Amino acid sequence: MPQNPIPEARLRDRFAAFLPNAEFLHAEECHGGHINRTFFVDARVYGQQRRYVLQSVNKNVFKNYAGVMENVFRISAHLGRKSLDVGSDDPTRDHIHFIRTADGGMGVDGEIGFWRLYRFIDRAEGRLRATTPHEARAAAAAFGRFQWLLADLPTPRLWETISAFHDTRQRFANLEASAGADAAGRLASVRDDVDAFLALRPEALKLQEAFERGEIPERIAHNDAKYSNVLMDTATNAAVCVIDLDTCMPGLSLHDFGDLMRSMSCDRPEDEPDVSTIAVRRDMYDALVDGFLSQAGNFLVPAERGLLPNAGVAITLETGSRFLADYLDGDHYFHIDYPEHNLVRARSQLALARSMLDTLL
Ligand code: GN1
Ligand code: MG
Repeated sequence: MPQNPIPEARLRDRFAAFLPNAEFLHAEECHGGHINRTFFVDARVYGQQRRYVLQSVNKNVFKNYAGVMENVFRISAHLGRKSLDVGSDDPTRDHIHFIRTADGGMGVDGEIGFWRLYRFIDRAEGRLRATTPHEARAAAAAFGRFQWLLADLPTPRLWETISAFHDTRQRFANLEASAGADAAGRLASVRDDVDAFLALRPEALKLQEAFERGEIPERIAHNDAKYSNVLMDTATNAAVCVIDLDTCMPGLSLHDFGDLMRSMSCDRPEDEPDVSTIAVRRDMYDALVDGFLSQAGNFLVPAERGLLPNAGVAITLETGSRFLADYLDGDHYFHIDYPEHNLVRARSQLALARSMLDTLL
């Protein structure tokens, strides 16, 4: 859906629920995510200017938003403990520090979103595209490390914040259902695209089938391991902090490696309109494997290692099928910037998956 502006008075009000004594100076929207609304807020606190991230969690997508908040608080606390245990360069920057509301809650319940606040991490930024193997290796290592640090998260099991999130078989069934319903009257113009995705379904199902055969285990995964979800140090290009923990829940290690490949094995953006420019870069793929295994290599079983290239194909096709289904439904799920945006995304994902199949498998 296109986004409506949020008045500054609402942002001030939400922010005050967390830090009532701070002086709100300025807010600016960050337009990266497809689901939540995110704002950088500058404020003066005890005489010092500080920056925060104020975010509205999309309650339409995250229906169990209370479960989301419980998960992200537990995950951040665990990462904080682990960073002291395993030795961290900077525990103030290597995980998200959430701030409770003045009355001790995890956030503020609004009409369309659940508002939360965390500290901005200085000298680091989320970037849409990686162009060098150095960046790819660093980001992949950060997600491998993230999985490793969470492997001993104490019970209970994390909430499944969106059920069947990486149920690829269900995602393809949803695409078929959206094509069947043709709610926005767009099927005639995209029938070839739908057929192209459905023809590749066997490739997309490889991870799920290996899991169902018991060959690869459930783990705690980030489940949205794209490049823009790891903040990179603006001076050194080191990976600083993994962000966007809302879909961090039980999943497959390979779901994350697949998203790393989807977002970094090619240096074109997810919504590249010229599909002739989309091709896997072998140097980027090799850097992703190298970086991921540098951290996750000590716990991955041989079947997981064997499926690394298939992970990219599966997640790229799954994500592309979701974009196409949303286009067919009339763009209710992902934020879009122009009417054909979801279709452009779906076609670029299809081209990328094909290139992965040609070059890596
Ligand atoms: C969405 O909101 P954002 O950009 O972090 C989506 C992911 C997709 C991604 C594609 C909850 O993530 O699953 O892979 O877009 N998140 C949800 O860029 O559906
Ligand atoms: Mg996300």
